[in-house]
Amino acid sequence: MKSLPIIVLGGGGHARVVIDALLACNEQVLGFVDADPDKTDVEGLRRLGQVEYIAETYRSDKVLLANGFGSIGMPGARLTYFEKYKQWGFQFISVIHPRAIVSPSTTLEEGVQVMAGAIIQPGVSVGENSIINTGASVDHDCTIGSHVHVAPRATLSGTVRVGDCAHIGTGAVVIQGIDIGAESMVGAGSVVVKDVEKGSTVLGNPAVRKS
Ligand code: JB3
Repeated sequence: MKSLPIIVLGGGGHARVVIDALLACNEQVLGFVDADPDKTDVEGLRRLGQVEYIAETYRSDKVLLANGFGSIGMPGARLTYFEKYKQWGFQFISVIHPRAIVSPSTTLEEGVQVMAGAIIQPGVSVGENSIINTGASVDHDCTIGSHVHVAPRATLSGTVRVGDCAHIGTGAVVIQGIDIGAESMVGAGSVVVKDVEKGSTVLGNPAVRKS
């Protein structure tokens, strides 16, 4: 069954990747909303107005939303508008690029985004509004919280747990069974061999706490 038409929140880099994946899935995308009026065309789609335009114009049962706000660190606008639009009764579509590999025994909550080339193995769960970005690898039985960003080419080995709003930087590697605390940040290219405390930043190989 074809889904409802979709509106994308944001018109920046992440929105372009989300739109590209939606179009690859043959979804109908009406346009995007963004604060910047100079952004008139993104991947061939037009800017409809400010973010609030959707709630002012559409009934919540007539469109679906896709979150095109990205995050590098705490999710900011990505989290704010996800929660706001959920309160207003709107639903977020999950975006799975057709060239991602997602095991059928994976559980994906509302609005999860799995980008091109990403691999998710059996027994994984991913919380709402999280991004498994381009070419990232999430191995068996990992538990990923909500509003997490697993950045491009990051690798989570089996049974890793990632708390809400954490950021796993580009190309980072996390060995088996590690706990990554909520709201923490793993620097790009780091190799994580021990648990990461809530709210901390770790960096390097082996990754050590920086703040
Ligand atoms: O690392 C990768 C592969 N992607 C990154 C992604 C996950 O996060 C990407 O490189 C960026 O670092 C980031 O993508 P994002 O969020 O698309 O960033 P940027 O390209 O800077 O675009 C942000 C857009 O959001 C801009 O068009 C802003 O005008 C808009 N914006 C930001 N805050 C906002 C707000 N628009 C509204 N309406 N309200 C806001 O609060």
